[in-house]
Amino acid sequence: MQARVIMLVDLDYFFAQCEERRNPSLREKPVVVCVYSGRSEDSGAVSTANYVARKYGVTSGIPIFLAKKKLKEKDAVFLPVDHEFYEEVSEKIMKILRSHADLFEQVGIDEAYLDVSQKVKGSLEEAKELAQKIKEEVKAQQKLTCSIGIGPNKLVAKVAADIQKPDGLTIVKPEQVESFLSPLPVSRLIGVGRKTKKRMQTLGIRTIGDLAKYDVQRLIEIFGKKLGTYFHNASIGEDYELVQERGEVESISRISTLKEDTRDLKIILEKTKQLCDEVHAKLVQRELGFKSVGIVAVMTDMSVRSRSKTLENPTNELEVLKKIVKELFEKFLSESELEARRVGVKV
Ligand code: TTP
Ligand code: MG
Repeated sequence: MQARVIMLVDLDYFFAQCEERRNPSLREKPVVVCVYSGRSEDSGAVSTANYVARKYGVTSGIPIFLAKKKLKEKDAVFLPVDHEFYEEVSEKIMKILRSHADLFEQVGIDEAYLDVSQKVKGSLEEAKELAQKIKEEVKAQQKLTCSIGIGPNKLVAKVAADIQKPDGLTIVKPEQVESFLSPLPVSRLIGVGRKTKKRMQTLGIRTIGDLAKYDVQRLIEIFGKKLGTYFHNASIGEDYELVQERGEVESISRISTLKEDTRDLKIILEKTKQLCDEVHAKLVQRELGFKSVGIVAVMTDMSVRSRSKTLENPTNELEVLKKIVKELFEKFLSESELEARRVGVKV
């Protein structure tokens, strides 16, 4: 069987780059795109920042006031998120990307997997040329840069795309997979967040190579069958997930800032009841049902937490929505010590 050739295309500092495109005079300055909570002038978190701002330590998720502190007297520009505009740009770019793929899968507003195995007849040389062509086309038509990773599967392509940014192109041949992955920190793998990284550190696992050497049975004992197996396979760059078009699944969500930070279930549920009503009204208006319910909470430290539950069968009942939201928050609050600042509901 011929090896697959998979690309992951990730747009560089996407929201901030869109802002630069709209106003080129921003290019040399630190640009910070913010989600303002509306509670006080500078409350909220950084959505993303351009690379000029990143040099000063401004990254996604940090509080706006902290970003302002880091960029004091640096002639920085702070802008509110303009989702509609970014969606519009994203849609046009995804169209370009799709036109170059045998199989296409968008995974976020600024990211997509392309299976190009047939297109390039399995040749990495041709894949490289195709990637350069895609970059040029995106640049010429939409004035944006992106970073591309190429590998024998989605996992390797994703890690490769993160290696060189912005405007990067990284190719990993099948025979290079292990040596490519092995020196990288485990946090480069999807699914290894802060907590898992710490847990792995206590086991003496820091790099993906450490993880590859670790006994898979032990990993399963520690992380459970599913995750343990995944971590092991990921560490050796094994991944058979197909690039597949996402169905017509979409989400409707509402989020809102609480009057004060709290972990009082009653106060939170009062707020989420309104949000459930709004989400439900939207569902009714569009004659849709839901199959999965999620909650999200932005905590006092600005970290974003989410929980979700999938139903056996789709429904459109408001009471079901409220009941699940209540359950999810009950469980969530029992697991976290922080206070919530913003809460949201999603179906
Ligand atoms: P990313 O691709 O993770 O980040 P990026 O495109 O800004 O930067 P990079 O050059 O490293 O790819 O996310 C895409 C967009 O999603 C980003 O532009 C803004 C938004 N986003 C948030 O709003 N909050 C977040 O915490 C992150 C990570 C992204
Ligand atoms: Mg990006």
